[in-house]
Amino acid sequence: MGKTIVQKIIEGHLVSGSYVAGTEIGLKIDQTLVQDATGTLAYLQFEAMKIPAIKTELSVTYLDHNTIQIGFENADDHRYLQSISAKYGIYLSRAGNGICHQVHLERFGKPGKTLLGADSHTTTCGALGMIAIGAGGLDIALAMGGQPFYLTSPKVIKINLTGKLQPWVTAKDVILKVLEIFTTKGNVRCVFEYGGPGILTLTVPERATITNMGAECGVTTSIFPSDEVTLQFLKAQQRETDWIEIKADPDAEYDGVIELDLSEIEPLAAAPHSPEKVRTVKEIGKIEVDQVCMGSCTNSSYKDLATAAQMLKGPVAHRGISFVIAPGSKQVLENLSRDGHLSDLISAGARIAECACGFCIGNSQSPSSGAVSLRTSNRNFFGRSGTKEADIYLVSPVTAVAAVITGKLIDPRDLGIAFPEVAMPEKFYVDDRMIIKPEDTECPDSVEILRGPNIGTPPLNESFPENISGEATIKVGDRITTDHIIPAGARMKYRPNIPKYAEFVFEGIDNTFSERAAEIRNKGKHNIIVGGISYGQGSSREHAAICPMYLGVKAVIAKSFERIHTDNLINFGILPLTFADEAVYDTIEQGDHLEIEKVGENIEKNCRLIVKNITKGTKFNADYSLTERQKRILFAGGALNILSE
Ligand code: MIC
Ligand code: SF4
Repeated sequence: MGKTIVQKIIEGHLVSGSYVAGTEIGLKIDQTLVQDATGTLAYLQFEAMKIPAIKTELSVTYLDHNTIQIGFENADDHRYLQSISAKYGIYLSRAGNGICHQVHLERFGKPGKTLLGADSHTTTCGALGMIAIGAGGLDIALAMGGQPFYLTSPKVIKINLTGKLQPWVTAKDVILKVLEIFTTKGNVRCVFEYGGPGILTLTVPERATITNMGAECGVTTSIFPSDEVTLQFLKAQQRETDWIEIKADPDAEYDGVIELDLSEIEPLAAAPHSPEKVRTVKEIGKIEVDQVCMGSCTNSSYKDLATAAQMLKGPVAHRGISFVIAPGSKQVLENLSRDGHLSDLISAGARIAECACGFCIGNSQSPSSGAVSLRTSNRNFFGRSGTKEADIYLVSPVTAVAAVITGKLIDPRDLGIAFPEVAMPEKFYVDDRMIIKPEDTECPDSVEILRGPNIGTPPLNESFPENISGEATIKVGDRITTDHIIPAGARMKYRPNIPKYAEFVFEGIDNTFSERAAEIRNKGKHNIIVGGISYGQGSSREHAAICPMYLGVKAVIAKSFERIHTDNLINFGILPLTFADEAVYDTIEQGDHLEIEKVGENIEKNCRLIVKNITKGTKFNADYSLTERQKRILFAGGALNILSE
């Protein structure tokens, strides 16, 4: 039987187990990346491992999320990350050089390799034919120390692309269509593998828009073959020597196949407040728009912004619109500038923000109260923009520009102008001087690691209690994202200071949670979170586990969980449990006293756990899925406890 691309790369990197869907395997990791919001904690944990040098082929630190620098905290983090990178032989992409996923795609990603990144959109590099997975910072630290990354062998779903996109329909509409089909839940432990004749019509940055937002479906990753299109992109990046061909065998077998005719896709938008609320732009209707933000790791490539510039030759942004552009990288910005596109954007009134995450993570450009904001980014979770009362729609760059011109959400085909075909440059202007390479540091051993007052040692947990006895401290609904659990935006500067950051757990849902949980913990009792479907959607931030851990949370009982968050919970000694009967969810109330006895003993014997609801005088069954390795981590109170032994 022939092999899928996923199978080929995974089998070439297997350290333990064998590739049988549903079983745990250990993968050798070739490359890692962290960014400045996840990197500090990841590297503090790496330091705790006391390993003299990194063991990966390449590790990169990106300064891209926390570039607002109000207060000393972000700048201190940058200094810490720069010094520790120099000491351990890690590349450092300086602030201003761009968003991690865009820069990694341009300068470092390699077909056939594995990449593990402390950011959920690490999947972007799947566009180059590599297995690129997002994970919590601790897993990245372990991979840097040469340990395998453990995951459940994924099922592979083939998305067979045929036809060609119509003018005004873009890669963003393709991934929105995929989201409409698969939604944001129920795709855990799957990989999307793209194939079919339609892929040849998509450039690597277009493929990257698609692999980027696969993260919103909750898949482990998404991947395209490495073919002549990939070679062309790597040539344009002056690194064709990194190319190898990787294709699925013609008789490869998939766990599922869906057909998608590119020529039938229409301009789409994800309506508030979830990337899965996909409708055609026409269906939503011509609503008034207040803000348009172009950029993020999803749609900030040269072609996206050069196309926008072509459309904006002449018009100025509608007076009702605040129009912001954050180019994905310095390379994008510099090429736009050299080709004259930047001046067209400036003439049109674009507010050029720095090459960073910026508006996407809500640390700038929060819309006005009640505003409609169109964004080319990947997440429109409630409150993420920094304005709870705003409605965020996710759209393609050309739909975004149509609103810049008209002041309304309109199907760009209704603009009545010719579609500006922008060709990809045969060669990008490339200048890597904003990347500090390991060889730029003369004597790594003598580099002093520089810390600041906000950078604390990550707290250790107690070992897992034999009996859990405490409160359902909070009951939340379906699709709770890590943005709900621990907000980013203006709060992100507390990332390396867990006691401080923990004050904001569930801030957007119930700002009394943190205080109440700390009180329960201080009485020697435990906190339990009760959740609905798809708990822990979104980011890879392990703070959504370590901060609850710090507050004494011992278990989350939910209808279902997302992958990265489940791993993070276990890594920090919190037990993820699912209801054996989902209807029980309705019987639990916030504040109910819950008890689970003999947790360790029952888990060792792989027996179901019985949860007693003392307040209601009822009992129910709870399930878990833990490998022997995960049980060891959980019983120790988390992986950090094991590492620090
Ligand atoms: C995000 O888009 O939510 C982030 C900010 O990039 C996160 C990482 C983080 O929380 O630092 C992600 O996607 O993993
Ligand atoms: Fe940055 Fe937004 Fe991409 Fe996250 S999704 S890496 S915040 S641009």
